[in-house]
Amino acid sequence: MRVLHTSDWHLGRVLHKEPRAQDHDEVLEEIITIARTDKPHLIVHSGDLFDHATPSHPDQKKALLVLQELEAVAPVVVLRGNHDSASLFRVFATAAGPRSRIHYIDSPRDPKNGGVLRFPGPDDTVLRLAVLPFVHANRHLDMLGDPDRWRSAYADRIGAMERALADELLRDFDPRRDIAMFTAHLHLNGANLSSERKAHIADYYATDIAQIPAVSYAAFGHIHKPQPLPGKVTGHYAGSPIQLDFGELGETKSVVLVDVEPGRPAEITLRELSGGRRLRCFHGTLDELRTEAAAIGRDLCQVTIRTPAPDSTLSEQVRAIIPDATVLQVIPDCPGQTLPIVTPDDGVAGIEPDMPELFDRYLASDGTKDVLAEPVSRMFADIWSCLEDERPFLVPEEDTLTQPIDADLRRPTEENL
Ligand SMILES: [Mn+2]
Repeated sequence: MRVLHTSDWHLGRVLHKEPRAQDHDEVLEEIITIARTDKPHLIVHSGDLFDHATPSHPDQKKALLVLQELEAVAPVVVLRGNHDSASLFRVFATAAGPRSRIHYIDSPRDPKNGGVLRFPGPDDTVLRLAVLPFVHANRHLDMLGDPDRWRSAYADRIGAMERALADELLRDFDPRRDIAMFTAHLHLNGANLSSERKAHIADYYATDIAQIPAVSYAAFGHIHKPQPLPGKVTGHYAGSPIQLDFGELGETKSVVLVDVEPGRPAEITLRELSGGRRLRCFHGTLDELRTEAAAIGRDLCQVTIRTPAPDSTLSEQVRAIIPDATVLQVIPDCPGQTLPIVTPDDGVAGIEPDMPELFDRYLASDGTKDVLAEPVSRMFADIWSCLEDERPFLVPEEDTLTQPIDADLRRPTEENL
């Protein structure tokens, strides 16, 4: 039997205000073509169909149309990921009706009552698929108390679910005709995260690889970097089909084709995906950007430009050099736009830094937009001292503006007469 495994589409994702709809359209078309060409007997989506619990109607429509295209090839199982809404999955299941070949798994199921699905294949083979969608810790556990105990309680709870599913999966198992598979939307200890900033949260949801059922293939979702599972069980994180955020820079995306016969190890083939724009971080001078412009093409870019002096036209220049690219952000890298780092312990211990000093620390870390930091720092200190002494603050630039206006008003014109 052949299984196509995909995951983590995150329909509706927006990156720095840039919707990813066109990227999804391209890559989903590619996945449909792979399904039609490779003709799997079952298609598994291991969760995070959507990016958030209330996807737009166009995104819901897109999901339904693509799933229907896949259903025309083979039965489809869709797990709820942590980004998906269980109630929306129930609406989809109701709309699909009892004869649909799309199985929406909105919540963990009793192993004896829908937790293990059976799909007949060629030559009397039967594929048994145990399903475990994302389990929110707060739904099932007391989250108060020691975080370490909280984590291990979560992992224990998932482990118990997995053992119960394994028992049902292997009940009356006939190795001459039965094939066992498992699909879950979970973070496994030892997997490589795409984005380091997620690591802290993910730690609390980490579950134990040793607890997952011994199956021919385990189809995992949740982690966006495509990779084989850690440990001994044959399985993969299919990963997201497009680079969803800058934590996924440089990753080649794919879907997984699994060929498996009863009593034999599964053969795994990755089908690389090329649809959708790739992400790119550029850091260099405007000249270096010109040199790289052709290679950047239509990538989604975060651009950092080294300039000797502040330049308020930086954004326009960048966009003119790479007109086909989508520029998400232009960050100036100009030494004059930040203050040198203030050492935090150069004050007297126990004395709070005053406001100008706090502002200088801000300028040291965040810098200014388009102007030199030094005069901004001086002006802030001046304003602050005027406030403290209850003196009016005179902005020098105010004169340069008011003088010509006054002169203009005094000049006799037709309207004034
Ligand atoms: Mn995801």
